[in-house]
Amino acid sequence: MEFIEREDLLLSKHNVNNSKKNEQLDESRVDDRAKHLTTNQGLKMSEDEFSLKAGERGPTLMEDFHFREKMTHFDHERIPERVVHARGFSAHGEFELYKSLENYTKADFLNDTSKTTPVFVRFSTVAGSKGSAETVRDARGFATKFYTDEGNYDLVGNNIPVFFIQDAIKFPDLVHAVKPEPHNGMPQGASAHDTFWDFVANNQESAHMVMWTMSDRAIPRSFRMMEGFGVHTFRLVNAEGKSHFVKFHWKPVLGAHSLVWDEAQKISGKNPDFHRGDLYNSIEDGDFPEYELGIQVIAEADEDKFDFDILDPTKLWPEEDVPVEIVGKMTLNRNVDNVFAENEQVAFHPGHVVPGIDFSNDPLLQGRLFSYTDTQLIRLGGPNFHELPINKPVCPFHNNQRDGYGRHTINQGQVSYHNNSLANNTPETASPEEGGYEHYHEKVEGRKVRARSESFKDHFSQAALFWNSMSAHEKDHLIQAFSFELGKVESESVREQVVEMFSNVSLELAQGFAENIGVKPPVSGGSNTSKASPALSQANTNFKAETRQVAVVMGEGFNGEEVEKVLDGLADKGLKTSIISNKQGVLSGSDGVELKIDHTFTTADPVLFDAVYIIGGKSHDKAFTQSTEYYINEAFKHYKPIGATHQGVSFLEKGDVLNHEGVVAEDDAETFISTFTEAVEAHRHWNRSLV
Ligand code: HDE
Repeated sequence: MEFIEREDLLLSKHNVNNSKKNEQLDESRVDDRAKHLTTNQGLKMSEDEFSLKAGERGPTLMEDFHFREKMTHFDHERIPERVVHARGFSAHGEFELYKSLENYTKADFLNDTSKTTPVFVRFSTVAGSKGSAETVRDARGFATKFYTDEGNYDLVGNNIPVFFIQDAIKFPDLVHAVKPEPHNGMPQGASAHDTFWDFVANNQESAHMVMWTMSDRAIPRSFRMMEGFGVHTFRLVNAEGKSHFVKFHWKPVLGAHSLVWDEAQKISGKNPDFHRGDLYNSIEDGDFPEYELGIQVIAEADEDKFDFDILDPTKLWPEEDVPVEIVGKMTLNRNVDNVFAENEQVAFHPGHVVPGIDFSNDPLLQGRLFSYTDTQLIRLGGPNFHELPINKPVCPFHNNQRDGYGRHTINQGQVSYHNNSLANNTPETASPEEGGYEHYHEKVEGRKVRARSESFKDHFSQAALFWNSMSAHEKDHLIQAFSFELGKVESESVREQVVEMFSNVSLELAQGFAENIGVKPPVSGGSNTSKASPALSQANTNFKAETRQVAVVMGEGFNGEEVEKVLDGLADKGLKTSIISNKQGVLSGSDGVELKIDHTFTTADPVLFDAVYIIGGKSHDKAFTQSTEYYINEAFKHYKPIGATHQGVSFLEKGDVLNHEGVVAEDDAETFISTFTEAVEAHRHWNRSLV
């Protein structure tokens, strides 16, 4: 049999990742194309369509080893999904260090600026199942595995810098409350239901995080446009053994941007894979997502100098008080080859550290240090998950751990214990000078108690700080989000408790949503802090037009050369245009120019784009006109930039959207390109009046 070589079907378009980890993974990658089909024992099979039967119409025979192997494997294909963060997507990348952090830490990958460290990042929602929609209101996981020469370091963070609870022992309660209610299995991937809000009202330490999850941060535009936070206070320890407290940040180069709630809900139906598609396609197109690593550092001596406890995971360190120092950059430059092998089997753990990185006594972090290995044991089926290609360190590993399900390593020799004389007491431990991990010698003293520290008891000041820091439209979105979520809560008592609780954060906020949910607005309350942290508002983030998706709505007989010029100009500015029309195929312009249609009105939707550009055409039927008007109205409602040239302008005149912020109607190509690009760069035009 002759196989045809299909060079054009290369598995990964972009293999720009030449890291050590990539080379290691190459050993496990298998290309099945143009090969004979075999059993798992390597036996070539001559038939794969019909089971072995006693006669053409007779029963299947037990002897059919091929059928049994194929079916058994299929029957065992599924593993338990993650109990939280089940829905996620990943990419490979590389981390480069801008400057040595040797003053703070001896971690080699944070010292040597000549080194590039391979990374693997998994983004996720938290509450939804593995097949749930991606644009739900939720925190997002942002977990990074650094494959360093000293072992794997996992920074297992979220896109929100604080958490709902202060002590790990409450995590099962929190998760039970937010997951679908047990008696009816509803709702999927949503916090808008009674048990979640009952938990909030009765565990008021959640106030600050709830402010974040009700804010625009919980409906990100893209994984590429989210900040990441290590959340907990960690320690950096230098070669002299000196320790500093640290918080880790990822700052997206494209800035932190969000969807609007109506749009997010519609995307859940139109494209439940919206975020993974965006990440995957960007990498395939060579638009590699970039995030800068930032650190906030507090000297040990300054631990008590703040009006919050730095061990409390419901508190952030305002950037204006403790500046974020940018120290490096991560670039995601290769898609996964196989979602199960990489995205599903990757096992993160906040306890995967390297010398120079250590823990604080944050009681949430301390509990996480137990949970992550435990969960992998059930999820990945045994203790050898570190041998799976995606989890394997790029440096050698040796110890006396042996056996267990699915063991790959063939450990040679007689000895598997320590101490020994038969192998010269090897593998031997390494001194700190030789790179051996040594826990920070923190002095600890105390009585055994089950208690919350007094210093953890202020639940509202930073929730108020967050509210005070929001711009007008962000405050409005928060009020709308509370109104939506609590509007779905059936228990009147829970709704009342929540209004009462958030009246401690801001009277303006609580009054803003109380009536919408049928609760008497509070008349007194509020926080006495007027402090704000401008860094918390997404109004102060980076703004870029590059990689923004533009729906170009056009029909037959468009203004040929003019249109081509504009589309080329927008592409030069880094915008991604897709031509939308009423049917697939090619559109012909007035002067012989032909353009390929990318999507139809049936297969695409304005909610899937950042901006809309209306070109129109020579003549339009009713269906075209209606669809174009729908694109304009939806984009307008979601504060998106809208552009029009030539025949397209009449649509804007009809829809009364001209003369609004972010609406660009302009026939001159050069002027249109620059004005429209500016409008796209602004992300959304929040001051546009919708009435
Ligand atoms: Fe997690 N978390 N978590 N978490 N978490 C898991 O581990 C847990 C917390 C985070 O893409 C689980 O492998 C406890 C904070 C991410 O594979 C589990 C507590 C933060 C991911 C677990 C927390 C996170 C997880 C489920 C409270 C932000 C996805 C599957 C003490 C700093 C990682 C798994 C991935 C996953 C436990 C709280 C981030 C059960 C007990 C705070 C990004 O081990």
